[in-house]
Amino acid sequence: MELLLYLVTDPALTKGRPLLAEVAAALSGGVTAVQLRDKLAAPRELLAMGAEMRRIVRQHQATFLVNDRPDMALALEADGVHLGLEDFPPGEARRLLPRPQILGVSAANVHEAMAAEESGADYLGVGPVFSSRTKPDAGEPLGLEVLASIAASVSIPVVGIGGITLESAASVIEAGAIGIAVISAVMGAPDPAEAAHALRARVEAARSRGRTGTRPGEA
Ligand code: TZP
Ligand code: MG
Repeated sequence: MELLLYLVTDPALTKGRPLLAEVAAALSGGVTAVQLRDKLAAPRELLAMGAEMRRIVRQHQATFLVNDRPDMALALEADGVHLGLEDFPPGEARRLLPRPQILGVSAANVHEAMAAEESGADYLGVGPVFSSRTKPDAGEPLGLEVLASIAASVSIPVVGIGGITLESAASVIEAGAIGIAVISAVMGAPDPAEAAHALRARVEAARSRGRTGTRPGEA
């Protein structure tokens, strides 16, 4: 499971370009995980799209996750599922998708984070860190301090999501996330491959600064 640069897909954001071509470009730019997220597609449509997406994601040795639906994750032989608070309860999903399948759970405070870890989550998606135009109903932005307190409260990895841009990517890692999950910063970019490449460089640089304990400007 490598969640350094995690692309969440949104069919509404491709500006008329084919979704799978956008995903392939993003993967070639350095995306390490892809989540199939389509709130509107009928199950058969999602299955057909998902099978193609899985093939492309696997070609790049990246991780393939499905949003909301453990049944779809199983049918697609995905690497795992990502669940929000209103979705399938994580404990039930864990029974359907035993390890090594990956169970990701959304959390927006320390209480939810600890409950998700307890119920078997392998990683947490924490957000919205910043305000997100892609998901305006995602709630008030948490900010970096809340992200940091959540990351410090659990021992599973945390990925930040929501309004993350090239400029803010490093701050999310510095707050304790191991990676960033983005929609518009890649899918809304004129060149998704280039956007992914630049984001990945920022995340990798921030992670290696974190490992050596140095901060920007320090020797
Ligand atoms: N969950 C919280 S914010 C969000 C989701 C799915 C949307 C993220 O999209 P963007 O464009 O990276 O803000
Ligand atoms: Mg959901």
